[in-house]
Amino acid sequence: ASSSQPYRTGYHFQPPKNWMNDPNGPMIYKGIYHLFYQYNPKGAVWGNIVWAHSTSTDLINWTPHNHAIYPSQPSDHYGCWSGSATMLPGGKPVILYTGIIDPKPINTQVQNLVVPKNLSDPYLREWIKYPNNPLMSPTVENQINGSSFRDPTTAWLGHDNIWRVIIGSKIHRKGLAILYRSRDFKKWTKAKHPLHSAKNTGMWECPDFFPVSTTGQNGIDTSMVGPNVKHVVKASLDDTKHEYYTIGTYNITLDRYFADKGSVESDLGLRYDYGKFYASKTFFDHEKNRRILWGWINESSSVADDVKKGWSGIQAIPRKIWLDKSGKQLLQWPVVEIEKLRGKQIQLPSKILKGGSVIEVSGVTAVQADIEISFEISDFKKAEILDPSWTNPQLLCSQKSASVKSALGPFGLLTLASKDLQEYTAVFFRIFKGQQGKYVVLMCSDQSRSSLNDDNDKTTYGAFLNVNPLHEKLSLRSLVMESFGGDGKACITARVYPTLATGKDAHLYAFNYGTEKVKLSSLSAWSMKKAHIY
Ligand code: DQQ
Repeated sequence: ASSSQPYRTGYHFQPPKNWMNDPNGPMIYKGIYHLFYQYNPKGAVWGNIVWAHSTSTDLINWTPHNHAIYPSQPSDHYGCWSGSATMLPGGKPVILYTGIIDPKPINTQVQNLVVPKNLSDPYLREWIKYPNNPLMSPTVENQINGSSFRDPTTAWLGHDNIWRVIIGSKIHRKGLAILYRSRDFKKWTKAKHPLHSAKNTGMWECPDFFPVSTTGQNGIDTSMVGPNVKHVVKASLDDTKHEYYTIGTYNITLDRYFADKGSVESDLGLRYDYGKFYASKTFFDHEKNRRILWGWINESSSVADDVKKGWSGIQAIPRKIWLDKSGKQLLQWPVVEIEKLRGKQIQLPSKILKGGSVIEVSGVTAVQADIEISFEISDFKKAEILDPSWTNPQLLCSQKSASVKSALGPFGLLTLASKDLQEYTAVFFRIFKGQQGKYVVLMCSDQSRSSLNDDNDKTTYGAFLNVNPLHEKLSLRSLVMESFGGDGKACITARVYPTLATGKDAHLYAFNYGTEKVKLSSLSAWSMKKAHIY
């Protein structure tokens, strides 16, 4: 981060300038990772959308290419919106994306196909539009609402040799994943039933549907079904700009997905990330047998500030994603390649943090660090009782911000902190006594004191962490602004814009503001090198 551009990050994917939103069509082809993304070539606000394109051998360092998909047909004249890549048999990639065919009054949406011009080019630099686009259109007969019909997923192949794909939509307030089928990837027919839907969720943007293994961390191909496989449906809800997922069963006879009991899309549903993370998409990395999640982190700054700085939006560090042993939630972890950027390491020996203590972690570049910390609690007697009405973790974190003392917590990290703590972002835990002798762990990312500039959105985020502190350490990994609690059980991403805590003036602290002691069992922090992004 240079002094004139203190808010550009060192290793997140971002173009040199202008607006970026959704990650599109991620894939690996001939050993090269591809990332396309929604991009405005003309400015730092959303508009004029094309698919920009970069490639990488390690998901960290990137080479830009010419725009891959841009308006050039009646079927995408007013914009090339989000979509996904699919590998056809023989490893041939194709892309389905949404085209805008008229801007007014409703941005009418259709689905289009592009194929690589030259399959021997591992960079897939040129794409050819199928001349008979669009392949799927809203009509009176199919009752699809043309302003709510977008973001095709990666397609999957059934045992009947028929391809399936879902498109995000809604009917009134019901969000849905419309299902289409095709034998040749060109002629698509809408199925009678959506793959999945949920009442009162509004428009489903950027849906995702993929299998996860019940037997380990390895990812599996998107078309995989079978005994050791569960399925995931994710939707990005346009109303709240939050994503929710469920884990469930894909019934291949009915061609419908059924969410397991207890996992519902709602305010209290499961999220990949309880902070800023949207329009995400996974792909199967067949070379490393993992499923990787990409997500867009939108800015918390004002539009005026984005225009002034000349850019908006970053991509989160790609994450490996897999099913937790419990089968009840997904786990995520930054791809291992990010560790190549780890430079100088600092370690603190295990020590007791008495109530009210703050210790500086010096010797690392606090603006650009990777930190792993863990805590142990031995005495739970004084834990605050969890009121049964405290069901919303985000609300609880904003009511009990980093400055509010409990017995057990808040304890955690103060990142991007100014020397005098006028500015800081606090990522921390708080432990409550719940029902039946169980303890409840709350994880918070408190941005309320992150900047003296009040033009920024400083919403505090929170999540309940499914860890039993009686038997397990409480771990936290921070990639400064992306926080992973409980080894990836809850993730919270934020964007902050300190005015004092920038560059060398940013500090990092471990703290315990609770009244009771906690043990800091380990802390490692690394200064992070810059990635080559363009
Ligand atoms: N962004 C795209 C749409 C998608 C939305 C347009 C989600 O295709 O629904 O830039 O952020």
